[in-house]
Amino acid sequence: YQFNSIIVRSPSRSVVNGLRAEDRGSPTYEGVKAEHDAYVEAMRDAGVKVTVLPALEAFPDSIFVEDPALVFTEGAVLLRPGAATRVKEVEEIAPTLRDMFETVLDLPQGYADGGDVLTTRESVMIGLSARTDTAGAAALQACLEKLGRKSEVVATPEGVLHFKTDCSLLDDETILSTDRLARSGVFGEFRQMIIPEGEEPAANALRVNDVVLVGSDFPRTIEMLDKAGYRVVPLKTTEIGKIDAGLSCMSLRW
Ligand code: CIR
Repeated sequence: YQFNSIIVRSPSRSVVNGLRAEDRGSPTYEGVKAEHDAYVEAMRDAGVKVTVLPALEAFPDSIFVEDPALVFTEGAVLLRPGAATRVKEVEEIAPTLRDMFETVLDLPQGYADGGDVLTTRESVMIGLSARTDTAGAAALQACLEKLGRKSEVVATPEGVLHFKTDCSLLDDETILSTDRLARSGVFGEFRQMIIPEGEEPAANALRVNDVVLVGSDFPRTIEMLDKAGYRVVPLKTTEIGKIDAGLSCMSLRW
């Protein structure tokens, strides 16, 4: 969770057509733009250098740069997104990653979304989901091995978009998780902080250096983290939440 740099992509006007599992109304472009701007500012305040890529009208979900690639200080992996409309986002982000990283690996087969990948100090957890299949997860494990990273393949609860929709890393020993994911036992020895019932989308929080970015619509989660001594920065995620996104989705971090 210590990062020097991130990549983000400005939202396109087409973001109003972003994918969603269930229609709770479309986000507005202006609303998403405002949430994105505040996110970028919070990242700069947290001490990271931000590279902002231009909006891509042809790809409504391309603001969610976390999904088509994976980055580490050791190198990057170009993934194969599991949603048909998102596959070509990889070609769009590839040149930037090739410029910035000496080692850029390609996922050779299967499907894997970055939203299914939780990087901890000891290991990289890859959640199987509707977007990440066993072939993609196995291929990703081979790429991670080349980068010197240990990994493990785990399950994502039924009906949850991505593994990280339901969890985030708070520090080297602690995971913030929904109850449904924690109950599956995937987090073994980690200290686990459980999201208060009814605030499940708050699980996609993001620890960046000294602060934890948390959706401002989730006061009980904010209070819990605050009491536990974390420096919480609440950020509005109401609009991106309508297209199943949270705070990790909008950046690649290393
Ligand atoms: C999608 O369904 O792909 C987007 N509407 C949301 C992606 C969220 N990304 C993430 O959790 N990493």
